[in-house]
Amino acid sequence: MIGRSRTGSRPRMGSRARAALVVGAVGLLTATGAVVLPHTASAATTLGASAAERGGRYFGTAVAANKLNDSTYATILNREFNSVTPENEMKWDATEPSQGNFNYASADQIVNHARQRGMQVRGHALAWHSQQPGWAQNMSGSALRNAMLNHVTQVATHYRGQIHSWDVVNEAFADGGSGARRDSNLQRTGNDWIEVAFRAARAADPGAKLCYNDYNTDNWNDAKTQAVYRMVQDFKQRGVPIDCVGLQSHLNNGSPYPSNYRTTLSSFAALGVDVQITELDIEGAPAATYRNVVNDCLAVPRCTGITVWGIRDSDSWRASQTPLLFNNSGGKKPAYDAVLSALNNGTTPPTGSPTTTPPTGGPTTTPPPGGGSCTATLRDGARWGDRFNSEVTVSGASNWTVVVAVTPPQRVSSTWNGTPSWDSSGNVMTMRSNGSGNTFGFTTMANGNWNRPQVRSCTAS
Ligand code: 9MR
Repeated sequence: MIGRSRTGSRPRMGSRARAALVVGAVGLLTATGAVVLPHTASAATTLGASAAERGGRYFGTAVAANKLNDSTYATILNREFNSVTPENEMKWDATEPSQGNFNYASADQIVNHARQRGMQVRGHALAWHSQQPGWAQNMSGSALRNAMLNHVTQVATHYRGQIHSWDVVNEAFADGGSGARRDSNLQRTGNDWIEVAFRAARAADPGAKLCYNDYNTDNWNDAKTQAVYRMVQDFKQRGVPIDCVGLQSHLNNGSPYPSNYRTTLSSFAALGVDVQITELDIEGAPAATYRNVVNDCLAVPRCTGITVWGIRDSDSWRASQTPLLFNNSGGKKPAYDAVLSALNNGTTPPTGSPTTTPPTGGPTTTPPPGGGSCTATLRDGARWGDRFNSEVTVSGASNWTVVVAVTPPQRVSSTWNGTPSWDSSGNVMTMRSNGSGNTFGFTTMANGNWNRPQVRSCTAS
């Protein structure tokens, strides 16, 4: 039967769906038929892997460059998260300490660490009233406007192609009931400073999603939330390039989780932007509140990812509030278990319902012999309008190297439970075990091509 997929755009495959490719073991090399493996739902064991299975979402953390050589920190980072946000290293004072002199050393360290491991990077933040270098703090008028625009252009150009989402403008609205813009030297250059920053960022890195990011925008009834909403609505109506809204969601007893949080997420999403929870921490880390936040995000298809603002409580800017998912020793707190199980129990996909149609193309190539004796089995995961997941399970080795190829213009956008590297074409991924078990996964952006990725070899080491 040829039908239409639920997204209505592609013909549907028939009953030979769900073929899986088994390669690598010497005894299987001559096999010509596909081995059929149904997609069995096994609960993911890390935050990033589980989020990826919920519609290619990410689960990220703020990262400090000077902690990357703390082994407890790096172990948790590499195991659990598939997105990072430099906590301070991309801010204006860090990247342009004197006018026109750019220093990317610390930010590059984080970006390289992340990209070598298949993690996405959120850029934070291009234009902000705070953490400006001294020379900018003392500027005003058109000189400041031009300096800000040059900064946006230079930094976004330096990272062009490497940033999933940029916080282009951060915290531009006032707290309280006014609904007004925050007074700042940038605001005093003219009310259009935000939109010109977005246009400059788009020109510099057309591939990055461009976000407006703020705090105290969680409660739908707050004047600040409404003011940001009206700005985004206005930008969409006038064609100002904005793709996402970041809700920082620093929740504490003075600014608690609001029962209408889901309404806030879905209302922004209805404007035609993605919503990202960008700096989540919750005073005392109550498991129930973390669970609510995750469930609210999963319920909104355009809520595409969650970032917590640090790994261990001791890494938090509010350490005394113990607001994070890991304790000072790196142990998982009850909030961690609540987040992971909420992610694993979630069902709602992002934009475009997932279809049951697997990528097209069966196991047509005979793989070259691998160097050792292991078997890599590729299973189709969920599929959405623009991307699909695959999971590869290795048997016969605990230290392994699996080579997987995607078909251009496909691109692997995120991975979990392995350490990836790519050849110069970007199409061939070598995945090495990283202690996270024997199943790794990845999300492929289809870019119009729905061929199943091919496992080329499995090598035990
Ligand atoms: O966590 C950051 C902390 O290390 C810095 O000292 C501080 C300086 O402003 O910024 C913190 O991060 C902030 C983020 O950049 C924007 N939203 C609020 C965050 C917490 O203050």
